[in-house]
This record gives sequence, structure tokens and C-alpha cells, in this order.
Amino acid sequence: MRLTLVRRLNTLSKDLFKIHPSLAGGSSRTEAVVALESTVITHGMPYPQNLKLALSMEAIITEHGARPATIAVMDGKVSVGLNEEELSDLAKSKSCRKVSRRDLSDTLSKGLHGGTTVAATMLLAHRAGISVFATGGIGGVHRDGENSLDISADLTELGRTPVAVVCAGAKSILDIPRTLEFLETQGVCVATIGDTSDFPSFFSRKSGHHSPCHVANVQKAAELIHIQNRLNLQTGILFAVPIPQEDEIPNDQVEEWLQVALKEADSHDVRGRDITPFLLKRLTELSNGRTLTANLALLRNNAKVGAQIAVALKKLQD
Ligand code: PSU
Ligand code: MN
Repeated sequence: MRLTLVRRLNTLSKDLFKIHPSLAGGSSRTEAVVALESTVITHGMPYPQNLKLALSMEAIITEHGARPATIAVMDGKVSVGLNEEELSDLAKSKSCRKVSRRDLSDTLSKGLHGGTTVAATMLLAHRAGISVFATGGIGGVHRDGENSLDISADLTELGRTPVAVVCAGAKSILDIPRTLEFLETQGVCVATIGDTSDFPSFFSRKSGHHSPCHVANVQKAAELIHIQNRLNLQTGILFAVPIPQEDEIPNDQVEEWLQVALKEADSHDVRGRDITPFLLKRLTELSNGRTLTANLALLRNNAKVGAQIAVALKKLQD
């Protein structure tokens, strides 16, 4: 079988991957593809909302003229592009691992299932030749990160892997200024899309912190990726798309729920890879589902924007 997308897979790594037939095959014409992560499915939200979300993000990407490629580890293989049954298995699984870069080889060697984080999804997308990736929120420098050194591997991955990640900014469960500083150190171009000077904070359109760069629209975003590729920079790009206005929750309100959740995390000694899933779950409960509804809305919006960027980029590359 001739792999059109998987141009970087050499014979050594080929049998570690399982590529969905829609993404691999005889056609020499490569299409615009958008990668999607799977930690958001396995650890980011409850069933059945997670499955509905995964399916609707894929449908939105298709509607906008690109192909979706959800990436996960299934039975010890990297799956690029999942079918409905596989998505459903992931969404229902209670034993799935959260797999970041450091966990990949271990999860594969044990033949397990895993939801891939932004970091792991980026590097696997890159191996498969996919350069645009849509998600909700990235990991960052946690509050008190200057002491705990809890800094997500998503940030170092953005510094070393040339994939453009479309997100809704960094969640206020993180330390946003330190996250932006760290991204600068890693040489990552952080660009907010649209008419705003603020870097968005996931549930809110503004964070109170300036965005380092701006692009006016998806066409300009694609041009930025194209220039970065031609410069052969080998670093990622972080595009931030503010949550749609009708879905946003004011920062003050999120902060109230967050203070409660952070105290609980501290008293239960929740740390490391468990902290983000714990805080997300508690925010959903404390807000009576409002944060979950906002999360779903921004993820769908980012799927659309990701597809539009991928299509525009494909035109520039042709
Ligand atoms: N933020 C969210 N939802 C998520 C995550 C972050 O709003 O599901 C997930 C993403 O997969 C991200 C990961 O890559 O958490 C970061 O985890 P950590 O901070 O442990 O690296
Ligand atoms: Mn961490």
C-alpha cells in the first residue's frame, strides 16, 4: 500500500502505526488534513459528551473540506484516523492512559490503549506528515509552577515539532504570563487570530495579557505557517482563537470555581498528570455543567478554524 500522508514513516517505524484507509492509499493527491488529540476524549470530559464531541469535530472538519485524523494509541499501536467504533471504545474506556511524549514507548510496548496529549499528538502528527492540529486547551506552566516545576510537555513539544496547533488560549487553571514566557524561550510563535490584542483564556475571550502576535484571519494564519515551513524553523506555532462570544464565561466567575477546585486538589494531594483532569472535572461540577458547555463550543469552533487553515495552507503549497 502506498501511503500518501505517511511520508516520514520509514520501514523501522511503519509497523508501529495504523493509518486509517481514508488517510493512506493509492491517490497521489494529498488533501488538507487536521489532526485531533484524544486525551480530551479519555481524560478531558465525561461520556457520552466526549464521544458526541469527537464525532462532531470530525464532521465539522469534513464539512469544511479537510480530512480529520484523530490520533490515539490503540492496542499498542499508534492509530492515525479512528473509526466510530474505536472512538467509542476510547470514549467509554475507564482504563485508558493519558499519554504524553514520555509515555509513548512504554504504552506501545505494553500493548495498551492511550489518549494522546497535545505533545504526543503533535509529534505523531508530524511523523505522519500532518501539519495542522486542532484542540481546545494546551497544557502550560501550572500556578506555583516556579516551585513545583509542573510545566506541561506541550510547551517543549511546541518548541521542537513543526506543527501548528489551534487552541482557545491557555486555561486560567494555569499561570498564563509564565506560560507565554516559557513559549517565548522555546522560540514558539504565539499568534491570536482576529481583532483582539489579548491572548484568550479558554473560557473567556480575554486574559488580561497581551498576545505576542496577531493574524487577522485564517488566510493570514496559513501564510504564517507557510513562511515558517519555508524557513525550515522546525518549531511549532500556537494559534489562539477566542471562544465564540455567546459561549464565553467571565474570568471572575471561572476564578471563583477555580479557587475551590485548586484548594481541593491541594488537600487531596493531586499532582502531575492528574491535576488537569481533576480540575476540569471539578469545574464542570461546580459550574453545573457551564464550563463543559463552553468547552464543547470552543472545541467545535477550533475544528472549523483548523480545517479552514489546513485548506488555505494546502492551496499555498500546491
Ligand atoms: N486542557 C483542557 N482539556 C484537556 C487538556 C488540557 O482544557 O483535555 C489535556 C490536553 O491533552 C493537554 C494535556 O495536552 O491535558 C496537558 O496535560 P499536562 O499538563 O499534564 O501536560
Ligand atoms: Mn504537568
